[in-house]
Amino acid sequence: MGFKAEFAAQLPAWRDRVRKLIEENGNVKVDEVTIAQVYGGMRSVKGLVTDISYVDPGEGIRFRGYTIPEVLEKLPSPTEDSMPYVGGLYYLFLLGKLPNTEQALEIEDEWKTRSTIPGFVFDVLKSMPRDSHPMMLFSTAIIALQHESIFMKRYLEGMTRDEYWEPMLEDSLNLTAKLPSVAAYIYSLRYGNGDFIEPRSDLDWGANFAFMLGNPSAEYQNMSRLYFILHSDHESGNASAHATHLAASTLSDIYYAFSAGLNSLAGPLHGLANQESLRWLLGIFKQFNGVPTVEQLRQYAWETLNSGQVIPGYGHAVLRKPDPRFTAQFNYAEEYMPDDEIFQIAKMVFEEIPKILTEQGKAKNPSPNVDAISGTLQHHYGIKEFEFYTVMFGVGRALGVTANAVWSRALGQPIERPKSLTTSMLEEIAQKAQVDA
Ligand code: CMX
Repeated sequence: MGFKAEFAAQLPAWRDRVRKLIEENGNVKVDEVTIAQVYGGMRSVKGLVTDISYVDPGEGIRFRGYTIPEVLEKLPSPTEDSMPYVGGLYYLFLLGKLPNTEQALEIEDEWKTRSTIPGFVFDVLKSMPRDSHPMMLFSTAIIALQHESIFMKRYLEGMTRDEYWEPMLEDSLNLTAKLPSVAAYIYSLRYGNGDFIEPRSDLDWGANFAFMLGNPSAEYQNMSRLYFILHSDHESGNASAHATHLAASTLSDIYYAFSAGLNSLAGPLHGLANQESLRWLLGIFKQFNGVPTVEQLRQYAWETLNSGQVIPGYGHAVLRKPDPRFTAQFNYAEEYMPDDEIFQIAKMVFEEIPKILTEQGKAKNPSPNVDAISGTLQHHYGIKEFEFYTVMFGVGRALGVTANAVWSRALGQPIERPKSLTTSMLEEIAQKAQVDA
């Protein structure tokens, strides 16, 4: 059975499970919300559901129940010692079970047949100012692709709610298939000669990105697969996933929804932290003309903090330990690029920054997140234009948010509409709580 038929076969049982849970236990309380949370970005409020991944504060992300090391070991790979096919991860996200090689390649083949980019997308990108930020170009390209939405077409023709998931899956496959080419074209337009390098039919999705970016080495192909897998999903409450979900909850199609997610990824407290992190590391390298002493690094970090800035790549809203996505990239760097000077600084930063942030006493988690080292790896492989890094994060993030969007639509998740209050109302609630206490 192909993956689409298998997805369809899973639906009746899932729909029944969710319907029963709501019907029989709809009034059971999941959480309570404090005034600090209402004013504090809804931090930790449990109000979303996804079965695709879960972030445990101490352990980090699990994709469909598998830790990062397990995913890297268990998903099928092109060769025994290479990083897995990204198509296998998408299969795992969609179907909740590990694929064999044939099943991973089924997704890779789907992507190959859908990867052609319509000419008008190139035209739109070419018409933008040459110094546009790559994330703006990326989001613009995705919005332009909305012209191709099958969901919107089918919706306007008329379809039943039970059918929604199918064009949503079609759109998601079409969109994800095109992303490596779209991103590589933006790189060429922004930093190269503006030529489009066609993807190669003998390369997988991750490897093709490396090829189109101009570094076809097996090592960079391998690293690209790792990069996209690590950035793919981080449950539903992070800003890019939530923005995608919120936009999609209005039944807008995946192009509108993913563009919303990208616009949120582009902020320095979220995905843009990867460009900021490398910028910060390069600043250290430049100031000290190479790898600094520990004392110099500490002084540089305190200057950053005392000037009111954050240390990019450190801290997290949910995690309370080093991010396993950081650890996977750190281990990769130890193996493949131990002598890289920027990696040596990143390593020193990893040893010192948690101590400094703890001394400062503000950050709830002084440990590194995914963005603390991802740019260091890209820089090593010649991708030195750090404004491009968040585009790569976005290519990876598409895998998680589109799989989630297909499932949300399949399970009929409704339009999102939390309730807001005024400050006076919160003050009244606070007063009443004091009187009652
Ligand atoms: N450097 C300096 N101060 C930091 C800090 C850091 N890396 N991380 C947190 N803090 C500060 C916060 O700014 C906040 O200060 P104020 O009380 O003055 O506002 C205080 O510590 C408490 O923050 P927190 O509860 O620990 O963290 P939040 O949940 O509010 O925010 C995050 C989480 C990621 C935005 C924050 O840690 C941060 O700004 N980190 C640096 C940017 C970064 O790496 N972002 C990428 C995160 C991963 C991703 O989404 O890609």
